Amino acid sequence: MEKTLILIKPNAIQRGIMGDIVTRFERKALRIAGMKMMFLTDEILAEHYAHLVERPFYPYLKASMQAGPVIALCLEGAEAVETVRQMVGVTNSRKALPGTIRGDFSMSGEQNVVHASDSVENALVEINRFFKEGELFEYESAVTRFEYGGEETLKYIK
Ligand code: IDP
Ligand code: MG
Repeated sequence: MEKTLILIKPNAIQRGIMGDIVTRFERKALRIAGMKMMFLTDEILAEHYAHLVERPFYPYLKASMQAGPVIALCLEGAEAVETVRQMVGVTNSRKALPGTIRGDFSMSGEQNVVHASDSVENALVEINRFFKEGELFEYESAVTRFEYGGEETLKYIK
């Protein structure tokens, strides 16, 4: 099944809302394939935000991402990348729609609570960046048949 990478940013951990964020993904019936807490090094951050390192705000972004540990989550589901991006909302939390994670939990464009992969291609790269072999788990779910219809099961799961 399709996988995507989420980072729960240090600001969310400091604010005590990581549980609320994980709960949203659980309630959506996305499966947690991997979950770990880690500090981001200069190297991993420069790689992860390679498209932004030359931008004037990068030093602020870097400091905010290294202000504490992050939680890396690998989520799995049918069309998980697009679905999770919609759940997260647009980059600037003030513009993110109510009901999205950023729209409900943040007022900031920078301290916007979570990262989510923006394409299937990038998700694969990002999952490999944050998870080593043996840190992702396949396990039987007792409720998959209540989460997806028959056609969807054939298309996305089997
Ligand atoms: P995304 O997180 O919605 O995919 P990106 O453009 O990939 O947005 O930017 C990565 C992160 O960099 C954002 O989540 C945000 O924390 C920060 N960021 C992006 N644009 C700005 C900006 O204009 N000012 C300050 N921080 C920014
Ligand atoms: Mg991005």
